[in-house]
Amino acid sequence: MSDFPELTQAVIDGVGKKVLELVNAELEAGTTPQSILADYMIPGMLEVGNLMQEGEYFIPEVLRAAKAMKGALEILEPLIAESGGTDSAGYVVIGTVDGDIHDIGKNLVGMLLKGSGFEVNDLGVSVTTDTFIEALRARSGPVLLGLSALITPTMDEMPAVVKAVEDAGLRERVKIMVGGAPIDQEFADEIGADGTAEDAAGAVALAKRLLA
Ligand code: B12
Repeated sequence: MSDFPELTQAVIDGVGKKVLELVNAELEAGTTPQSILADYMIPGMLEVGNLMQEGEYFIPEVLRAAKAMKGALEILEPLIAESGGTDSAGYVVIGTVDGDIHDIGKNLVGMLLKGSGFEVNDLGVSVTTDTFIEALRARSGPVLLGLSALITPTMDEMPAVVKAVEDAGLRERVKIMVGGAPIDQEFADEIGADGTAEDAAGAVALAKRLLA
């Protein structure tokens, strides 16, 4: 018997149809989309990571779990965005850095930012430095740039983006937050970013602080 709740286990097993059914059942029972994510679905992905590390899961199993997670996010995203209100809390450009295709965590951060009233321009995955700079130039006034990286080699892209923002003369109006599993405060300080957060809720709190 698994110790995980049914929904968490369904994410771990990558059974998309069951994940959708259980998410809908939780919504009908009155569970908030935020709680469905934080209490059931993210712990499932974290366990998938553990199983990958232990050599029990390989890419196909991880992809199945990621797909199941994404299917449910499509239902939850509009519900979370609805709670955002109409006044913009600020403008955020977000993306996963060049060479890195992980996007579940980045999508969650974007989703909760939208749900907190931020206008979010999500550039997707494996975003080149030039594309980040183009998006920042396209918007005047204060902008928050969110960079995500999940694998150690692509962490090195982050200082390159920070430098490019400086070289483009944008640093004064662009605050930069960095995140992803391998990122910590020490790394953020070292590369001259304005901050980091361990999860999506922390990212929202940081975004509010940086754009205050
Ligand atoms: C799912 C997954 C995949 C999926 C990705 C699907 C997708 N669409 O994202 C697939 C199968 C494609 C994949 C591929 C690979 N993966 Co992978 N993957 C994972 C796994 C299991 C889970 C990641 C995840 O979704 N976590 C759940 C989310 C919710 O958490 P999160 O991403 O950390 O995000 C949270 C925070 O970090 C933070 N955050 C995230 N971004 C940001 C941004 C900002 C601005 C802020 C403030 C906060 C923030 O908030 C988020 C929400 O709470 C991790 C294991 C792990 N423990 O991380 C490995 C892992 C990241 N992968 C790994 C590897 C090695 C790979 C591959 C290189 C494997 C290969 N041999 O091909 C490729 C990479 C290809 C590439 N070029 O990018 C390693 C990385 C090791 C390392 N340190 O370099 C890990 C750690 C697994 C392991 N233990 O070995 N992977």
